[in-house]
Parts: sequence; structure tokens; C-alpha cells
Amino acid sequence: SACAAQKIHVGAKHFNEGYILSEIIAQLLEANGYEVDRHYNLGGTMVCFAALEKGEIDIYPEYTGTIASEILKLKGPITVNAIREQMRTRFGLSLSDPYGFNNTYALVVTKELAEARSISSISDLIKNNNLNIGLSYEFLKREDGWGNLSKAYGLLQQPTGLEHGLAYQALEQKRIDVTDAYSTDGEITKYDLVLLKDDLNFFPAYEAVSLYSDRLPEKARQVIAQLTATLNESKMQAMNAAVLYGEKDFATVASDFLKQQHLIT
Ligand code: PBE
Repeated sequence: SACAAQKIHVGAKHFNEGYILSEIIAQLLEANGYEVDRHYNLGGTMVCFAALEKGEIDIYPEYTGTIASEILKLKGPITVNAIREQMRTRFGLSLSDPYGFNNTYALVVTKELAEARSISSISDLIKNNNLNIGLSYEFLKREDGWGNLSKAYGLLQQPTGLEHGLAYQALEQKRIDVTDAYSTDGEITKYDLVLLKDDLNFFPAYEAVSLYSDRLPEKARQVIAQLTATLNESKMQAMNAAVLYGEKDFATVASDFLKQQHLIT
């Protein structure tokens, strides 16, 4: 493969799926002759986005709903093309085509609690005021997070904050009753959790895409474009579970995927 002079800086959001997707991008670029610097200690959405704007990274995986609500501060449904257009005109940044899966926020409870209290939708939480809600820090402060969700549904519980990676154990140990899950999390099937129906359609679609700047070489964009529509929700959830329970590291899960897709050998 061709030798490229420019090193490519790949960022990652701080959660399992963020690392897996970033590894997929990084390894695919390396297989195509690029030297890659991994920036995996950035943190949440706004930290990654700031790093991209400042030119510290050239590309990182992001989600359409997150771009619309957090970065562009838009409300209401919006198409991927409209988001792409706005990112270009307002920030000079580009979106790849979607990878093929939606990783949405969802409130979850254990099956046991869902059955005991007949809870199946977010609206059902209104009449269950004594439930302990523990939410990831980012969800607590996002536009598409608790503040506006609780307003839209009329929920009066006072949630506490916690690290997303620890929320499932807290549910299992009954320290909390409800948390915000990401719908492709590997823990959902493992803990047999019930995703509450978003009956008011509060959450937007969160299609996974790559967000990149003009510093990303044209050839590298073509390399990344090979990832378009290669994934779906269950494949992504299986990869997340492989890291959690299959004792595989991010890099192995990523290379297994790229080999399956015949994108690397
Ligand atoms: N998500 C779903 C969010 C968190 C939940 C993955 C789209 C995000 O990282 O923006």
C-alpha cells in the first residue's frame, strides 16, 4: 500500500464503543499505509469536538443526534444530510456516511422491577416517584439528557450522577433502579434489562458516523468510506460484549471485525 507522509491523529470518546470504533478507523488507516497517532484519553463529546476543532485530532467517531443536539444545538428531527450541511458551513467539518447502526440513549430497569411495577415506558416512571435514578454525568447535563427529558415527561425524581461504566453493577446491586443505557451496550443482554419505550419520541436518532476535519487527506477519506453500512445494532452490541465478557481487548475486537469485512488481512 501507498506510503503517506502525514500522520493521522485519531480521537476516541471515553466509552467501550468509542474505543472500538476508533480502533477500527486506526487499524484500517494503518493497513492502508498511514501512520496513526491514537488520542484515546480525551473524555466526552465536547472534549473530543474541541480537539477536532483545534486540529489536535483529525477524525473521531460521533453520533448524528449528538452532533445535532450538543454541537449544533438544534431541536427537533433533522436528516443526516442537513446535519452534514450545517457542520460544513458552521464549523468547516465533515461527516462520513453512517456506519449502519443507531446507538440511542434509553432509560432501563431490571426485568424484575419492570414486572413488579408494570413499567414498560418512560411515562410509567411518572407514577413511580420513589425510584432511584442514577444517570451518567454527560446525560445529566446534555440538551438531549435528563433536564429536557424530565420536563417533557413531567418526571420529578432527583437523579444522582455516576460513571456510565459502573451503572449496570449499581442496577444489579439495587443501589439504583433506573439508569441511562446506550442501546448498543453489551451489558443490556447480559443483565436482561428492559429498555423503556420512549413514548414521546424524545430522543433523536444517533447514527454512528466519523467526524473529520479538512486535515484528513482525501485518500484517507476514501479508506474510511469503506466502513459505510458495515455495521448494525446487533453486530455493534456483540463487539461491545466481546470486550466486556469475551476477554478481548479493543484492538482485537476491531481487527476481527476488519478481517471479517475483508478490509484487512
Ligand atoms: N450515544 C448514546 C451517546 C451516549 C449515548 C452513544 C449516542 C454519545 O456518545 O453521544
